[in-house]
Amino acid sequence: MSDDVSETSPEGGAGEERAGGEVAEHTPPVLAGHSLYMHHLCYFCAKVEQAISSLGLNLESKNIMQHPEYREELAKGGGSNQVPCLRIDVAGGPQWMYESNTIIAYLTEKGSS
Ligand SMILES: N[C@@H](CCC(=O)N[C@@H](CS)C(=O)NCC(=O)O)C(=O)O
Repeated sequence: MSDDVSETSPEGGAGEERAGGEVAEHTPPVLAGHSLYMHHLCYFCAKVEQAISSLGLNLESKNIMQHPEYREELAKGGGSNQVPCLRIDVAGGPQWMYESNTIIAYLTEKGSS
């Protein structure tokens, strides 16, 4: 499977009809305003992605290896290239959450509310 296939996009909502009339019934709606900066060689990113899947959440992934512009966004916005990093878009501007355990705790709380 290529990296592109496993990346999510905001278009992939539940029950959305895809090209060819196929309906994706099992993809949860995308958690708006949340993006996970990651890459596929990162154990900590995989841990967060596993938690996202277990929680039944779906959010946009931004692979910084495949897209240098995402790496730049992360470095400029968050202040570090470290992944995973969860970007949370709130009214006052984006918040950048580093540390896999912190991200998982936040998403666990989010998933239960
Ligand atoms: N304690 C961090 C470790 C994250 C980490 O080590 N990420 C590596 C990739 S697996 C990384 O981004 N290293 C490059 C850097 O820190 O700039 C966590 O749990 O998220």
